[in-house]
Amino acid sequence: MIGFACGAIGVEVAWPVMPASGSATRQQTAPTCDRSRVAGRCVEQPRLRGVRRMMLATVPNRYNRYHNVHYPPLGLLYIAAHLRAAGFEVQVVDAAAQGMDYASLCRAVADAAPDALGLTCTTHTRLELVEATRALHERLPRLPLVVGGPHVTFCPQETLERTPVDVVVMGEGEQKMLRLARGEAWAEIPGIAYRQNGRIVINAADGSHCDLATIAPPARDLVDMQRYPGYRSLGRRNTQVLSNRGCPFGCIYCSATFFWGKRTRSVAAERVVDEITSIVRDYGITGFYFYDDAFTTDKRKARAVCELLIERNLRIAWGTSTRVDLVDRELLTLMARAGCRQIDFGLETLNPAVCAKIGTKATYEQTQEVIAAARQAGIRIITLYLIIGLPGDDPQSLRETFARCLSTRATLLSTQILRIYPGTELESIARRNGALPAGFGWYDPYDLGMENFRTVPIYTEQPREVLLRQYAFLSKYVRLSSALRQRLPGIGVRMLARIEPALFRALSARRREFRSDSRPASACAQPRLRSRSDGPNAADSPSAREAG
Ligand code: B12
Ligand code: SF4
Repeated sequence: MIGFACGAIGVEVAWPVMPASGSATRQQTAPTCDRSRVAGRCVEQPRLRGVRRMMLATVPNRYNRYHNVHYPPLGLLYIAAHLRAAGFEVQVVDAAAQGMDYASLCRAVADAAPDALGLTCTTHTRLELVEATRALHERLPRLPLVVGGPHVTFCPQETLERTPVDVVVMGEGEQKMLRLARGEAWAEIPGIAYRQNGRIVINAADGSHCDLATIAPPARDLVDMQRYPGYRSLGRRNTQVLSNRGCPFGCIYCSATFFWGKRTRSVAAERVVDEITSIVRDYGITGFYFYDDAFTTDKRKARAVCELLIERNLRIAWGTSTRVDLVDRELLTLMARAGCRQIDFGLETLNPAVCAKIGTKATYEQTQEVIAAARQAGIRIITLYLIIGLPGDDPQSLRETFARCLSTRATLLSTQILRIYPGTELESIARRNGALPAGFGWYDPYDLGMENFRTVPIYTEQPREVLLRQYAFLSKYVRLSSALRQRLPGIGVRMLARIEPALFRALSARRREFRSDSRPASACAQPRLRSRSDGPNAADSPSAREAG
């Protein structure tokens, strides 16, 4: 977690305390935070005052073709439930899913006239956060703006420097947002950052976490659940559920371990299944996706959830993601009996040296065994996620990973280029070895010119063009292969798994992006990050559009 703190000092911000009143003129009279008053006012600790009505929102989507619109914004809905249980009035606006632009978000906020607005942001939507908060601040200069999520958690200082946001909440948000809404002095709340008298104050986190045994389930009634179809692969309408937080593994490209903590904290199985039961009852949704970082990290809880699902016989189908080293035959069989129809494995690579570098453990034999066991248990969709551009990987080992995965009976293969996210070990590596340009700022208006994930920098130890060509070939190949595997019966997939590796090796051997001399002896080529004003897709090779 963020390891540094600046003590609150000296001069503080004053908030005018005004009576709450009716909706139309509420914006003028509601308790607000007036940034123009920051300089020279020495009254008391900065805090929000008189908050009764909170609005929580996602930011409009502008730069991502692929964005989070299939599922409701669970983080905001957890916070909403927590605030509501404490007596606050809460409204949630999913601006991304509703296709709003900045002007319509501003209008919606102005009409609702909340006492404070909380926004959520990932690295993918950080540039939208800048634009949205500027628009909001211009239209509603006295509205306190709070922001949280996996991006700002790891760059609170930059966020406060580059946006008109008042408070950045780092890490888990329920408790901190409640303390903010209750008007506690900001200096007293660990794990937040704010501006004070022209300086930025970052309160260190205190290591405490939400008690998942008592936490209220997400307030799904605050969004229009009809708006979210879920993903198609499950074959029925589905929504996401979380059964744990925290990950002990600390893979170098992921911030989960720093964000949630090393210890996996599980929601009690009874509560998880109660939540599912009420979703079936209230919304008629019978498809679920456990979007835990890894559903089976806590095998005991995973088993308990499955046993309860079997006992209640809810006739649901569900999917989840995990790692091959976190399941076994017995667990897979139980999962299938409990309705598991899809399992996605974050495999990333099968090269043991690369595994050791990035913090994963999967072996080829284990992967084959687990996939065979999942198939036998009756799990229909088995996905292997692979990453291109991992540190220490080279064209030969990349080809070999794909060839070996194609020799398994996986249904789907999915591949992505390695991205750099704040708060990860990869970010430090990339800053050190030049994969991120010197002085890289998370809010600089970068655009990689790709169709997908275009504003998030990529990591590569090869010339970027080579990496993009590898991606173009591999993603096209695995799309075709996956389409076929999905349509074939089990026996067909088994036969395909026998012939495909040789076919793939032959096809890829001819391509120059897989020749070993395509990797320079020296370390990293800098990604050519450029400004959006350079025009769309200018730096992209025509064949290398990311498809998602
Ligand atoms: C479900 C999910 C998805 C779903 C999205 C569904 C949805 N609408 O949420 C799908 C499959 C679409 C998806 C896609 C991707 N995802 Co995703 N995803 C997740 C996942 C597993 C769960 C999200 C969630 O619901 N979390 C649970 C809630 C409780 O957490 P939360 O949203 O973070 O909110 C808490 C805090 O952040 C904070 N908070 C958040 N907002 C706010 C706002 C305020 C005001 C306050 C006070 C606090 C606060 O408080 C909340 C409650 O404690 C997370 C990992 C994780 N465990 O969180 C990754 C995660 C969000 N995804 C990630 C990534 C990288 C991706 C992909 C790139 C994956 C890929 N390679 O395809 C794409 C990118 C999509 C895009 N363009 O944005 C990263 C984002 C990293 C980053 N820095 O932005 C995460 C964090 C995984 C990781 N550890 O690296 N994802
Ligand atoms: S990639 Fe998965 S296993 Fe690795 S640290 Fe992130 S959540 Fe944990």
